[in-house]
Amino acid sequence: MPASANIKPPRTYRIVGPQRRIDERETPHCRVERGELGERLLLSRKNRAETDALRRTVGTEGRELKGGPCNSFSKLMSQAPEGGVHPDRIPVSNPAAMALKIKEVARFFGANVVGITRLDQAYVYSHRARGCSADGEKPGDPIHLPHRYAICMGFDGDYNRYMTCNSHISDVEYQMSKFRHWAVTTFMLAAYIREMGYPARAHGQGRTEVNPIPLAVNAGLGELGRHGMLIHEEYGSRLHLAVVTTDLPLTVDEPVDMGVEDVCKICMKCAKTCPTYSIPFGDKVVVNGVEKWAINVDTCYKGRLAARGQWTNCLICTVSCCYNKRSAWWHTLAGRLLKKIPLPLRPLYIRPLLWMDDLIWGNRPWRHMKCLGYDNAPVPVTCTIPGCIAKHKPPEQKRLHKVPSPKPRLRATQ
Ligand code: B12
Ligand code: SF4
Ligand code: SF4
Repeated sequence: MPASANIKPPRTYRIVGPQRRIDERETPHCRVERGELGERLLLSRKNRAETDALRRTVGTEGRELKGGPCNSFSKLMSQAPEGGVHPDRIPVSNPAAMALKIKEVARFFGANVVGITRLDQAYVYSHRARGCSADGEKPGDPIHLPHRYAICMGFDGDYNRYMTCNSHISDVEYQMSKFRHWAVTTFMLAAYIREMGYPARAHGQGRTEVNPIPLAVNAGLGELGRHGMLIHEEYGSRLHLAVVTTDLPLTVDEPVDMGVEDVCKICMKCAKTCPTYSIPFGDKVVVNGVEKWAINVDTCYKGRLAARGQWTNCLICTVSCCYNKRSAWWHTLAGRLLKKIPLPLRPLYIRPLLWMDDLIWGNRPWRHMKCLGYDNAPVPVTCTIPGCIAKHKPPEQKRLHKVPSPKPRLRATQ
């Protein structure tokens, strides 16, 4: 019986067929590194932060660092060997109390939000793409992760800096929001559990054996949005996710309904603002046995070719989403009320809220900022394609995509 059979079915996805475990080598970064999405994307991934020392320091795996891979925190974390398990196991008579304690400790170590679910093997990669050589792991090794529980954690990024996207400011904020808490917290939480005498593994930067989004949805951290990411009630999708898997006895959380299903059906703001048309306006599709909204990964990735050294991570769908705004009482209240409204009445409540979101934050939230020596003021885009006469605009000045009108009905033939 799959682990997910015991939990309340979430609304933003449905299991409709068998799920195959994904080989990490099939995932997009590995495909790009093998050149499967083209030579230009391969080169841009290799040299993405070449000209900027700060960007190189906060967000690369060492390849571009002229001072060597030891200047990359990310590289060092991914190669840190896993610690041993304390031989004397502390007895756990009350898994509910232990779950509360683990959540408190995770927050103390730096997590903004924490939830626990059973580790569904469907979301454990089948083979690894990289590996920690100190632990004897090699690319291509099968992954065996028999742990019973997944402790899922979210770490927020600063909305104001995200709003400068796409820029060096949003890039460094995106990378640092990961390291500021994520690397330290997952490492320390796993170490703490091992010191209590139970096996535990940290899945974070450069070294993960699980897909964090479905686990976090099942752990009740939020729901899956149209843009393909987990949306949390307070932080939206400006949350980085990390997981610690373990056998420490814990009680699990249930998936939540915070109305994302109802909001995403009407809103479509991410689909309208996505510069590469990668987010669907249409219905959910079935991918690997799961009915869900799915983005076009290849076009989203190739959008990075438009960066021309000015940024490396696109965050437009993240900042556009109405759930992602700065924490404020009216935002919290609107979200809480939505959960209380019966399903058929929700659209009546959602439409005016979306109208207000557009009015206050704009159709495509963007902010000019000077920070850390960067200035994200729009610059004229210079195209390097010989003979191109198109008028290129920075993404923040581009017009929104229109919601496609439904297909015209065929007239009945007599
Ligand atoms: C490769 C990768 C990318 C690629 C491809 C994205 C993709 N959709 O696969 C590119 C470069 C395009 C990308 C872009 C971004 N990414 Co990215 N990315 C990853 C990475 C490392 C692997 C994803 C993967 O394995 N994809 C292959 C298959 C599994 O993809 P898929 O079938 O389309 O399924 C996707 C979802 O439907 C969901 N999913 C898969 N199976 C199931 C099953 C169920 C039941 C459910 C509910 C969901 C679900 O997970 C997949 C990832 O989105 C993950 C971290 C990780 N280990 O998972 C981060 C991750 C998904 N990215 C993240 C972020 C923030 C971004 C960006 C905003 C910024 C950026 N890095 O440029 C954009 C947003 C694009 C978008 N709208 O999704 C976060 C999302 C956090 C969140 N709140 O959900 C993650 C989880 C990193 C992290 N640890 O926090 N990313
Ligand atoms: S990250 Fe950018 S290109 Fe990718 S889906 Fe989001 S808005 Fe579109
Ligand atoms: S922008 Fe709107 S449609 Fe897109 S994920 Fe957020 S709520 Fe859903």
